[in-house]
Amino acid sequence: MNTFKHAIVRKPAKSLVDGITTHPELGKPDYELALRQHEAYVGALERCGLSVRVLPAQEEFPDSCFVEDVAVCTGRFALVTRPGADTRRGEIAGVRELLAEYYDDLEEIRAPGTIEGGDVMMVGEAFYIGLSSRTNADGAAQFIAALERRGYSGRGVKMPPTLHLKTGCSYMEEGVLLVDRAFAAYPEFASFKRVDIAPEESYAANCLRVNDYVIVPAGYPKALAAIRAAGMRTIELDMSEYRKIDGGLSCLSLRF
Ligand code: CIR
Repeated sequence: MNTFKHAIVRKPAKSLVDGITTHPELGKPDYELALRQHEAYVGALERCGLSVRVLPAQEEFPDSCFVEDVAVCTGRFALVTRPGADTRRGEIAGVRELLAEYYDDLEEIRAPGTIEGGDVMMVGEAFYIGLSSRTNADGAAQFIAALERRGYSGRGVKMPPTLHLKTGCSYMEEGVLLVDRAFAAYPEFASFKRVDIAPEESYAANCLRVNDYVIVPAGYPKALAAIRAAGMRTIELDMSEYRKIDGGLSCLSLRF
C-alpha cells in the first residue's frame, strides 16, 4: 500500500469564483466558505499523518488551488505536467523548483503533450491515465515512457465525457476501486473489488485514500456506507464550494 508523508496544497485565490465549471447551475463558490473548507481539508490531511505545505494563493489563476493537476508525485520521481486547459497552463511556473526540494529525479511534459494530474490514478506500480479533454495521447505517451524508465507501468484509458479520470473512479488501496456508472463496464477495471457509486452520488466517486483513512465528501450516504462496509475508516468533509467548479477531494493536494 502507498503510504504518504507529505502533502502540498495551495490556498484558494479570491478569483476562485471564476474557476472553470461545467455546472454553472450550482452557482458561484462563496470564497469565505471555500477558505474554511480548505482549512478543514488541511486539518484532515494532518489527521492522516501528513505534513502539509500550504502555498500562497495565486490570484491570476482561478483554478490554482487544484494543485493535483500541475504535477504527479510517485515514489520514484515527480512529473511537472502541462495542463490542457489554456487558462491553467501558467500554474506550472515554479513547480519544478518546488518539487526539487523533495525529489532528485524530475521529469516534465513537453509540447504538444498535455496532462493534468486529475487524470492519473496510481495503483501500486501501475498508473492509469485518462485520455480526457485535458490529457492528450502525446502527453500520456511521454508520461508512460518516463514511468517505464523507472520500472513502473502506465496505460491510457479512453474516457467518457467526464472531466478527469479521477472524477469518475478512485483507488482506495487494498484492491478496492470506487467507480462511477460511466466507467462501470470498463474492462480495465474488471479485476478490482469494485464499489459502484450510485448515479445520484456520482460526485463521491472522487474520494481520497490517505494512509489509514478514506476522506469522503459529506452528503453522500450510500458511498460512505459502502466504503465503511469495505472496512475503511472515513473522514467526511464538506466540499460544496469546490464542487461548484468541478473540484473534488483529490484535486486539492499532491500527496507523496
Ligand atoms: C478545472 O476545470 O480545471 C477546475 N475547475 C477543476 C479541476 C479539478 N481537478 C481535478 O479533478 N484534479
